Amino acid sequence: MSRTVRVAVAQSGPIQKTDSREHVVARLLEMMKQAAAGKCNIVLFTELALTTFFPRYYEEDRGKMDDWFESGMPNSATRPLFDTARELGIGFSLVFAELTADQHHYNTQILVDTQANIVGRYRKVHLPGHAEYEPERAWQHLEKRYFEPGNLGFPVWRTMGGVMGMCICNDRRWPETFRVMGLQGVELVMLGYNTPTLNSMKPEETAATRMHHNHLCMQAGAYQNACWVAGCAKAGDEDGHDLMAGSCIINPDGEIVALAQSNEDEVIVHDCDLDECAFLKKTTFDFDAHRRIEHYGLISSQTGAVPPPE
Ligand code: CDV
Repeated sequence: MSRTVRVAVAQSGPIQKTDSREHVVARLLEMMKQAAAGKCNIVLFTELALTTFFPRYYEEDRGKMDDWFESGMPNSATRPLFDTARELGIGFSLVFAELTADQHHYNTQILVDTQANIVGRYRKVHLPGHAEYEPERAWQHLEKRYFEPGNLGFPVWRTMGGVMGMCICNDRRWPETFRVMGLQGVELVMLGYNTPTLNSMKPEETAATRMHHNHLCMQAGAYQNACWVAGCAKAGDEDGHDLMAGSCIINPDGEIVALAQSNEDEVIVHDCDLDECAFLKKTTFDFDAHRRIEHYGLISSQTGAVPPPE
């Protein structure tokens, strides 16, 4: 039986502060329909796919930011995504700001199967940025103010004929993210990102270097764990802040096999044969044969780097 999953990555163009959820969902629905028309099995949406990247805005009273969060999923604005997915028989993955019933705030991703059941939930572990206003920055990145670190680890799910994993934006820069999923046999990692084109703390860093970092970490994650990686950007100018594009699909050899060409809403597609993961999983990256965990203790016992004394 073929284990090919036709994956659509639905890059979002910019979402403005005043855009309603309904307006944004209509854009996502267009891309979902395009993916389904192309016989895709699953469509991946980006990080904070329903709103602008609101952590760039400082608000003294955190409670006032709750309007950016979803307290139920599906809710009235997002139900059309679930209804249409069920009608079209396509799965999807969506990232949104989650406010739980017990008042916790997470940057959350869900995996929805082809019958529109939520089969997986992940909450962003590596929150970049800062919690307080920092005047020296050209713009703010307040994820640490508005979100708590995810409390679910890096689970994987067996669905759509394979082993699926998720992570969100900054998570892709950490090899631990991919390795923990790799250790559970992951075959396709889906992630969304909202990444500024330039660095607010390093203006001389070029957009090209930052795009290189974007692809480098996803390509390394794919190769070192012998899995497919799909990365979905929110791109373009949001309220004067430019976000990088570069959405892509990467094979288990770490090669980019599909790449978005625009800074707008754009769907890219690739047939991801999950059996292509097997060769590297059984040879170079046969973890059972080659890993030496007796030397890896520092990874989970120490957070920061401790160089030897001078
Ligand atoms: N949304 C993000 O997590 N963005 C970070 C930026 C701030 C560096 C990223 O890693 O792309």
